[in-house]
Amino acid sequence: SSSTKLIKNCPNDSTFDLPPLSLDADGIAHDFKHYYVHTFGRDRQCLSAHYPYQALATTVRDRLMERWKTTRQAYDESGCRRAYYLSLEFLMGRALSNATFNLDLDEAVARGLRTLGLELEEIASTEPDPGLGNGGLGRLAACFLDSCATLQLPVRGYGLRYEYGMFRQVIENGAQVEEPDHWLREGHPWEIERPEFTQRIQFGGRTETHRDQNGRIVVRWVDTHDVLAIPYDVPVPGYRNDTVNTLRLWKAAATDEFDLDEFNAGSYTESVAQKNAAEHITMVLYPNDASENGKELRLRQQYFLASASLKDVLRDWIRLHGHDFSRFAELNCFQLNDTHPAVSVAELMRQLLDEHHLEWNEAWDITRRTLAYTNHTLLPEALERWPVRLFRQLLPRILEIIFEINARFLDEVALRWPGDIDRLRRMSLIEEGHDPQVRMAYLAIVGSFSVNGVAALHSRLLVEGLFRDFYELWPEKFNNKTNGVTPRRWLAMCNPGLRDLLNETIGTGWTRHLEQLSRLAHYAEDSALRARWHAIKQANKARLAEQIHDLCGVDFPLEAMFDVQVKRIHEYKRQLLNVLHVIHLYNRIKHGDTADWTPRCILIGGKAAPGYFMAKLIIKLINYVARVVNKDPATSGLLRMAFVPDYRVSLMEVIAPGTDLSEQISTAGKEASGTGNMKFMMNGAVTIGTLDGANIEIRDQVGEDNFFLFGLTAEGVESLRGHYDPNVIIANDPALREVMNLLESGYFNQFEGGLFDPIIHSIRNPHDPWMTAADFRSYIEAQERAALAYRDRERWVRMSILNTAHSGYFSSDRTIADYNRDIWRLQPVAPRPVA
Ligand code: T68
Repeated sequence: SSSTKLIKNCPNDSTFDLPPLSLDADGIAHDFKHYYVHTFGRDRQCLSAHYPYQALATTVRDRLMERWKTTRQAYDESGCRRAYYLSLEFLMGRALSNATFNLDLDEAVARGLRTLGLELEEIASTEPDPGLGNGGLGRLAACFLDSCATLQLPVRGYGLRYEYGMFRQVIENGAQVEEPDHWLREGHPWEIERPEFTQRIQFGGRTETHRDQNGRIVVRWVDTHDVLAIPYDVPVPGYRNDTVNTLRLWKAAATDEFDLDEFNAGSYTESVAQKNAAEHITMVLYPNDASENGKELRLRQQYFLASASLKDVLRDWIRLHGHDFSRFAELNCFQLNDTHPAVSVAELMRQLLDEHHLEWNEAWDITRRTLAYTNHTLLPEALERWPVRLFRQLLPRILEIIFEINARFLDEVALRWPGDIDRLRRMSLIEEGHDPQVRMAYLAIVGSFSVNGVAALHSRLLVEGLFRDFYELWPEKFNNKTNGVTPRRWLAMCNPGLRDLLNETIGTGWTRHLEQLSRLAHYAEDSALRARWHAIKQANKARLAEQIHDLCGVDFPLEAMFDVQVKRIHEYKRQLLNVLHVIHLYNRIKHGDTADWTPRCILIGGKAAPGYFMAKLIIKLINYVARVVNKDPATSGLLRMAFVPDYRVSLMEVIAPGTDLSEQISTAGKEASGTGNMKFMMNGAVTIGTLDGANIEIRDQVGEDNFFLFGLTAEGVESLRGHYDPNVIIANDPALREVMNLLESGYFNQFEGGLFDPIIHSIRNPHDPWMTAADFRSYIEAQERAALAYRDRERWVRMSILNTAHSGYFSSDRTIADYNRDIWRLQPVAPRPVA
């Protein structure tokens, strides 16, 4: 072909080695002008902010491109072991400011642009947030990629290139309305299409069994409806180290073949129109963060990701090692981000058996030594199960393999526990019933060498509960990896005021070695430093208040405590408990009980899954309560409340630095880890929280004096079940009684009688799984302690400093070092420096 000819005629290896690009202001301004004028064809009359962004993004991308190539070369030449992070979600956030920051180009770019009359920050803020994730799980994947690149680990992300990301949330009359997020409309300058690595993915059809010449049984999956997977690569820059890793996102496309029967029958248009169906696979991100809804398209997405990514890695293996797979498991590791890509277990088996002709035992040995699984939830409604009939119709060959894995696995169980029929039924990969289901978490456990939870409590509850039987069988598989967040985006980039103060006070090493923040601890006693700390927090609050004014039309006075809860809306996260506290404060104001009052501004933000009725009703309640509170003259200077619409990564970059009090108030045992809690802590917010998820470790690090603890423990919650009586609790607690009175009298829904009845009933329901009433008293008492602490400025600032100082453990660099030590076992590989 012409492409091989081009390569053959290429004079020598260095033909395409270009001199390094300039990293100074002049060089950047020069390239910017070139792209702006010659590539995008604009001039000074151009009114759209889009083209300066495109020109700058392309200028910066060129600098990434150089390092991307040398990183790839370094990995290839070293023949190193590699890991792959498989995830249906990557919530990357804006790329431009991240690239300039990690390349250390902020100053040069800002100066270069200023010579042209442009401002870097203004241009950067026009970038749309790529929202290819729901929440914590997707954002964790993004933080992990950042840390892997910073630690120079050969890790590649594999995901889907959704045409539509997470919906945009608009609030109309207090209610959530979803709008489509067509984030690619104006193009995405950070991706490079790689059509040469396109893969063909099979769906449907049936299987055929043959014997080959050697008498071996060979299975063929035939009459399939194939879809093409086209990769788009996104660069992932490490922090100032010349490493640029890759996130590879697959887009679905139709094959060029027509359905011949239909075509010949004259149904040309119908036959072409069918092509459209293929592209639906990567059309939209499913916006459910904690419940599986069992839609066929979702299973198609999962298989599409698994199959394309595994084929991609196997293709590369064959390129470098030929068809000898004996060292495959030694040199490759796949981390499954929850069960969403768990079909990989059967798909890797299928490729090794059917496409590369390995024997079952050899293929199974490779599979089990190559896959590792991370669990992110204990909620039963979030555990994935797929109907066997759906598998049979969509992935018949995969179902056969799952059955075979299950049969062999149950033999192993029977050998270990002879006659324990109940155990076999409990542990089977297939849940029997009138509509049998494949249990994806069990498939992931059986096919992996490592299974981890995401915080100490979560990992313990997994082996004591959900995965207990499997823990008894394979205790060595189970481990904990407490989550973390990248200190680059979540401290150094988003909080420049604090970053400069930290650099000046403890040096600059903390951006790579966050544990160095502990050097800050003794400065908590330094009143001059405290004054500067406070001034920075106030400036960040001013920036946040301005946003809230623009987005919500509510004014937050800067002397008030900024009390924030931002995360997906879910009953277990208990935004409702937060609202009950606001109603309680409002009630106190109305009763004149305002002696020694701490002014407070409550901010809540987050999206509800479009089909989650209660979550949407809670958003309404927040907005209705906020409206009453904010317009009542009695609350002036004492209490404000706002719901910030369309909560997303770029908003958190403004919210975390401007927060005083971080609300982490889930029912104990329900929040696997939380990661927002860590971002707030790094930025000097103090937490009010339950003993849940990583809150426990946050409190251990910062000390009990610097954390406002309340509520039942996970064990307490479980032992209360069955004799929980919220109505008695309400009757015996005057404060809660009055809050319920206000709610039940329709005070917040004057013209919509009964609107909030489902919420009222859920609080009064003895079967309320979230036990909101049980923690109310303890919560408002913790809030009073927080209010009291905030009134003593010196005390509060000390607590704030200590929170930042003890947040080092929550760097995703530490988390990734742990994954690497225990699971991936990769050696860092440094590329040859570019300049
Ligand atoms: C979150 N899970 C956990 N799920 O809730 C949170 N789920 O405690 C933890 O900190 C975080 O994962 C990272 O470990 C999620 O965010 C989802 O978004 C999700 C998406 C699709 C289906 C199910």
